[in-house]
Amino acid sequence: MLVSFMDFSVEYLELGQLRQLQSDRLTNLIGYLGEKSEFYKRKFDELQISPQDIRSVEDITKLPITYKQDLRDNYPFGLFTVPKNELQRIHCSSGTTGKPTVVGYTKEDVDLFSEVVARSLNAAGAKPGMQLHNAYGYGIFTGGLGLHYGAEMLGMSVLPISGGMTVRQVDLIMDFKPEVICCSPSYALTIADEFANRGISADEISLKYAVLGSEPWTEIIRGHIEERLGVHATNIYGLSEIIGPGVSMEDFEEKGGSYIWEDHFYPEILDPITKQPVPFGEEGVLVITTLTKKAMPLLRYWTNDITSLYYDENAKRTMVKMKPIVGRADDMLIVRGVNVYPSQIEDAFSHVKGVVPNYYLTPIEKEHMCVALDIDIEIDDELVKAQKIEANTDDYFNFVGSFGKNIENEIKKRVGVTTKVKVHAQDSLPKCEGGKINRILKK
Ligand code: DLL
Repeated sequence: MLVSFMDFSVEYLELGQLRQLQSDRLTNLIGYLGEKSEFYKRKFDELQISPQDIRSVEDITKLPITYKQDLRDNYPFGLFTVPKNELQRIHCSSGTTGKPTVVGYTKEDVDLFSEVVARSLNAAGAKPGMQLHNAYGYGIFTGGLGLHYGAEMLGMSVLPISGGMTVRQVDLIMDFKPEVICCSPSYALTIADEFANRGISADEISLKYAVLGSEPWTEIIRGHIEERLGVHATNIYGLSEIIGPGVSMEDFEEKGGSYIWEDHFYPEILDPITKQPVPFGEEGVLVITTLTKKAMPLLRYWTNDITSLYYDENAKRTMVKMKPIVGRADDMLIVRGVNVYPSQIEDAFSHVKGVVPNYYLTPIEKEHMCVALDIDIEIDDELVKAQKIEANTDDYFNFVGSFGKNIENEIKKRVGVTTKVKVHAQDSLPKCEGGKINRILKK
């Protein structure tokens, strides 16, 4: 049997030692930025901070918050703390409008990136000698290359297939028999659909572990993927500004929340309005300080992602966990004054049997105010067949009509907003073709 040469002991560090390590790294970082970063030197001057003010992670709230706008204002390389000839790689965020945000990596940064991804794959159940079917996009997006290098560091072999061309993905999974797949959760569903269309059942598929992230997803999606692909599906989180995938990761035997690799990424949860820390365990915006990066370290980076931190008493490791991301602060819809994230709607679907979680939300506006949501969603074919009713007959329309009403009631009860649900046959709405899916449509 192949044995990993990687040392994962830091994941089990006693809490006092972990805090000491973080504090040492933070104080080093402040010295480094004070010397190398024009941007942070200016910020420290404005706030009249000197390196002596930061003695431990307890002092972190004295430091400035960094926003995406700061990266945009300093486009492309203004936040880099090494000259261009010391870079090994450049990535960008996947934003589709405006200038991308640019991230540079030294060789040490690429090694760090690979290390946290290798840790994440290990937590997901992957082992040296296993094969990874890497269906994350390769390119300036951090998903493809990030998972690739991490898997190689762990001692896996990688098929760098990238996203898209689902028919070929399924052919190669059947022929090469990988144990591990990674892609966005919505793309994993598309791949599962292709298997189902070919009549291939979960026990005929070699995959055992699916490492899924880059977009919010909930338990209903996990359930579908695990059942249909026959895998343990776990959540990998990250963002290019911080490093890419591998900021936090679920353990395949624990699930429910993800360890933050906090020896490298120090997390805080701040109130979205006051920008002050919320009490431990409460929801707010995740803010991260990169403790060890060289080419573009960031202090208190405002991720805009909403979550909360917790310690799980059954956890194997000592590091703090985060709950699944509820959504980006930007994706919050306000429906007649009620704040709603798409993930809350998705959660409500899990209470109606027969929902296929391929759905789209369209906000309905009146006088510039969102008053309701139109929801397009699919119904499981098996459920329709079990009714022994013909498609497009009155009985069929009555059945899907009451199915839609059930969903509307469930959402009203659980989320408190009014929706109009339109039910579609399975496989009839557009699917994820690879990459991230946008579930909110504009009228
Ligand atoms: O999406 C990095 C990544 C690649 C993560 C592959 C996981 C797997 P960006 O393109 O910069 O980087 O987008 C980062 O995506 O701020 C979140 O809003 C969202 N996001 C990423 N992972 C998750 C997740 C990559 N597991 C932005 N759950 C982040 C929810 C996620 N949202």
